[in-house]
Amino acid sequence: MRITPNLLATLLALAIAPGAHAGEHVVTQKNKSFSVTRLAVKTGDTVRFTNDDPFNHNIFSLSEVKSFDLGSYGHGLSKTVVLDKPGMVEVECAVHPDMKLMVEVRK
Ligand SMILES: [Cu+2]
Repeated sequence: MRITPNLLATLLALAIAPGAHAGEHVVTQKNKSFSVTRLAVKTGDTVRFTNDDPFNHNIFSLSEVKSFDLGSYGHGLSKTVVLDKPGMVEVECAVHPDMKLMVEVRK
């Protein structure tokens, strides 16, 4: 493989990237649904789940990539999850079975 300036720039960007820009993504719960149904994040990013409904939600995932259970919490409160491995994470609500969110955790 020839090392072109473009390739070099790409390799440098990849080398610097991990952890350098861990971001936070806010997903609100309102009217028994997530504010987005699909979300793409980078490995190491945080998703903050904010409850904007006047009743409780219980956000969880049984996905292999990231399984978690944020427990039941009410209006105005939020909890966070760090997505530390790449892959697909299906997020659901234990109180409202119709609530679904697919998070793609990119490398
Ligand atoms: Cu819910």
